[in-house]
Parts: sequence; structure tokens; C-alpha cells
Amino acid sequence: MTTGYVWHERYAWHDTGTHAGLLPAGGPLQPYHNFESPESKSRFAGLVEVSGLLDHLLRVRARPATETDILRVHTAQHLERIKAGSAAGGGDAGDGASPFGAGSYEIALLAAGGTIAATEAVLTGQADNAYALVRPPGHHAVREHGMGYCIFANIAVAIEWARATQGVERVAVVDYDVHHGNGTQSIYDDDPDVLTISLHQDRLFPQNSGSLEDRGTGTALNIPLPAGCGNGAYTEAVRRVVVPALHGFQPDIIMVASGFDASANDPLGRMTVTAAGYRTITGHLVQAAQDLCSGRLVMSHEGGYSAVYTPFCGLAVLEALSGHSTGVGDPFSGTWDASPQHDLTPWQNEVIQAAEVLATRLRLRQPKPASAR
Ligand code: 9RB
Ligand code: ZN
Repeated sequence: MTTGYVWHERYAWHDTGTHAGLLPAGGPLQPYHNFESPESKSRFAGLVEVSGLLDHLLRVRARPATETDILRVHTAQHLERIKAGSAAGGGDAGDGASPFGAGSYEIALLAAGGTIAATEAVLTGQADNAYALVRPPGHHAVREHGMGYCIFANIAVAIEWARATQGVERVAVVDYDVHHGNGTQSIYDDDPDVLTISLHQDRLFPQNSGSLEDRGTGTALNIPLPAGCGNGAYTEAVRRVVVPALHGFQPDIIMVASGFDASANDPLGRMTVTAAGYRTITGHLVQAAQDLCSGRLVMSHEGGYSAVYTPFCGLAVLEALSGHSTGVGDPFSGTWDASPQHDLTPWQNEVIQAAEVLATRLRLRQPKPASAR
């Protein structure tokens, strides 16, 4: 299997400023860094190289998205505001929680464009699947503004590029970041050709979206898992809800919002997924892509704030995508894999059961017959 891989050092230069985690520093808050700092992502990129996996991946060059690419998804006002703010030394992308620095406009274009480049590698057959390790993330950004650390909706920009230039028609988005993929969902709320599936911690962020009842006009599927879910709940939800929904939808390509903030060591999420869990989830997605769309699967990096653990979760995902094992494994597995928190509980199962029902009731345009695809 050939797996495309995007990383650009410039992604680490996106400056989210001096914070104390989520909050601006000051008063009683000693300056620290923003949770959304370059560390977890650049250390992931470092491990991809040091583990030797890089030698088994196809390096895909990141390129900036064009204004045309961005404007297929976002308003001109949003683009102009980010461009001007970035040129003036920095600002906030929209919600008071998405700070950016000088030059972040160009870096955000490179993040959206990196996701386009990964998608292009897969659609042109250079790669079977691909991983875009980009920053800033994208899944909270709505058409009119940024949100939750996101500036532009990287995956939506890549989807619209693929639909406008590559003849792609039906796209499924699977979002396993611990936060609700509200931005991607809102962009496709009434589009029967794009299915958005989000697994997330119930009412974490944004606090009032992503409930089971939140279904857009029928093309969104939300699986709001209670805090405390581990590998059991996540892999069951993917196997019993996500995979059947994908089979019902029959996408031309599967896009994945790959955040590692549901991991056992994350400061923002309250879940306990381990590298083994991410490996299993990825295995299910790779299999679904093989069954449905010639293996076409593109992942774009979102959250994940444990600087020490995110790299190993990411490596597990890349190994599962490429089919190559580095032998590095998960040095932390002894700490977390034996935890009873991985067992599926009745209250977790209840949510998954409810979502299983919803997966059979999506309002989707009939797929074209296989002979016409
Ligand atoms: C807002 C605040 C947040 C909370 C969570 C995230 C996670 C993003 C992510 C981002 C920002 C505060 C809106 C604090 O990882 N997504 O995948 N910020 N929340 N103050 N205010 C006004
Ligand atoms: Zn997140």
C-alpha cells in the first residue's frame, strides 16, 4: 500500500501566543503555552522520521490553497479578515479562542492546501491513501469565521476542490477528534452528497452541538459518547455505526478528521483511547474504503494535545494506513492498555445503539448503480 504523507515545517510556525492552556495568561495565570502549540504535531512528524516509517511513505509536497479554493467554502469577508489580521501581526479567527500570529494566513492556506495535495495524491492514484499532518486544524471553522483553533475548514476546502476539479461526487467525512466536527457539519448540513459523521465527547466543545438529535437536514450523523470512553466504546461505535453508515452511503472517497484528543493522556479530552485503539479504528476505515471506494481514504490532522503521546497514536494510524510496521509500538501501552476503562459499559452501549438506528435513517441521495460508477 502506498500512503501519501504531508508535513511542512511552516506548520509549526503558526503562532497561537502565550497562554495558560485555554486561557490568555495574566493575573493569577502564569504564562505557559496555548494547548494548541506546535509540540504534539512536530513531535509526531519527528517520530515519523526517527521510527523509519518516513522511508516507507510517499512524501507529498504541501502547497498553499488558492483564494479560489478557500472561497468555494468560506465568505470573502472571512478570508479578507484573516489576511489583513495576519499582515498586521495577528488576531483571532472568530470566537476569541482561535488566536493567530503574523503570517498565519499563509500557514492556514498551506494547511488547507496540504489537505488538497493529499487528496490529489489519492485521486490521481499516486497514493492509495494519505495523511496530511497539518496545522492549524479545520473542523470547527464555519463558512463565515474560524473557531476552536481552526481558521479554514481544511477538509471542506479539499472536498470542494475535488468536486470542482476531479469529478468527485459523493464524499463521507468521519471525524474521530474528541470535539464535535461542527464546522464541517454546518458547511454540509443540507448537502445530500456529503455525509458527515462525528464521534465526540458529549457536549465538550462546542457545548451545544453534536447531539444524537443534531442531524442537519438528514446528512449528519452524530455519536456523542459520554466522557470516559476507551478503546471498547470507540471501536464498537466505528464497527457498528460508522462502517454501516459508510456502506449505506457508498462514497467516492472517505475523508477523516484525525484528532488525537480522545487519547488517554490528553489535557482537553476525557477519554482513554490508546494507540492500539486508533490502530483498530484505522483498520476498520481502511477496510471500508477498500470495500467501497478502491481504498481512497484521506486523513487531515485536527486536535491532540499530549506532546508525548500524540506521536505514538499518530504512528499507529500511519502504520495501519500503510501496512508497514516499524516495530516501535506504544511505549505507554503498559500504562494504559490494561485499564478496565476500555471495556464497553451499558451506558456507552446505549448511545451506540441509538446511533445504530440513526445510521439506517440517513436522508441520502441514492447512490449511482455500481455499473455507472
Ligand atoms: C471560548 C473558549 C476552546 C475550547 C476547546 C477547544 C478545542 C478545540 C479542538 C478550543 C477552544 C474559552 C470559546 C476558554 O481541539 N478541537 O478539535 N475554547 N473555549 N473562552 N472562550 C470564549
Ligand atoms: Zn479536538
